[in-house]
Amino acid sequence: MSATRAPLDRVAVLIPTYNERDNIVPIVARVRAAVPSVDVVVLDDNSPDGTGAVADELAAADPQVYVLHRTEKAGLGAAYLHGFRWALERGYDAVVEMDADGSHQPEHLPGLLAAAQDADLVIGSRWIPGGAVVNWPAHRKALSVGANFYTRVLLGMPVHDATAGYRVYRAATLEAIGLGEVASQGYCFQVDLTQRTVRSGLKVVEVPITFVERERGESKMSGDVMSEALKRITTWGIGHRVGQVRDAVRREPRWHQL
Ligand SMILES: Nc1nc2c(ncn2[C@@H]2O[C@H](COP(=O)(O)OP(=O)(O)OP(=O)(O)O)[C@@H](O)[C@H]2O)c(=O)[nH]1
Ligand SMILES: [Mg+2]
Repeated sequence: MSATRAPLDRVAVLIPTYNERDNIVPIVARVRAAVPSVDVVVLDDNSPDGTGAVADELAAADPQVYVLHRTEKAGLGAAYLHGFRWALERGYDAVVEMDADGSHQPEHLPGLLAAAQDADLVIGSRWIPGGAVVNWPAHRKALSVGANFYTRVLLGMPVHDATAGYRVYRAATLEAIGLGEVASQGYCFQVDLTQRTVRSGLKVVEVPITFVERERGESKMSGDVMSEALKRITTWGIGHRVGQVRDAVRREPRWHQL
């Protein structure tokens, strides 16, 4: 990709929701206030608590708010892939990934978008200097730090918060990284897309954020989400390391010629 990147005139902020009835109104209002030019797209998996209907009311009142109604809970990754396709078809220059529960503060958005002027992927990072987490119990912090350490060591990526979910992807990045092959559903969706971006030779920039634990509603984090992440990251890691060994062996004949 060229050093001079296209300006980000049209940005879609994608917010996946499953039972976020009490969070959706304030989060959309905060996004619209923080960066009035962006469009907001709620990706609702037919939430039983009626989040989709509340989002429809927001969309009816604001032409910059859209709602994609999906039929059933199919995981964060599937919802984002749907949102990416929707945004690419409509010619957006970039998409933002943001949780509905207030953990990803919309007030950081101007800084993340500014960084995207000179990056293909921007990650709002908790685990670089200046980054922080508010209200997390020790076990949750240990889980995130541990998952990121494991990912870094195994996949050999120069990224400190590969599991982070507050991101800006340029449209050109989404087009370059082979979204059609992505099978990850839960948390590891973020790691999957990070490694695809890094391996495509694209520029990833981390910007420190303060992540605030959700105050309202229930977490969808589950044992299944964690075991999917562990299994997939381990498989990718082994594949990556085997590939490195294979490359080294292939280079060997040349050493003999010296
Ligand atoms: N559309 C859709 N959204 C989902 C799904 N699972 C989670 N989400 C949303 O994805 C975002 C992140 O999920 P959270 O439950 O906050 O996960 P988490 O941040 O790991 O958990 P907490 O730390 O407890 O908040 C929220 O906006 C959820 O509503 C899903 O299957 N489909
Ligand atoms: Mg959350």
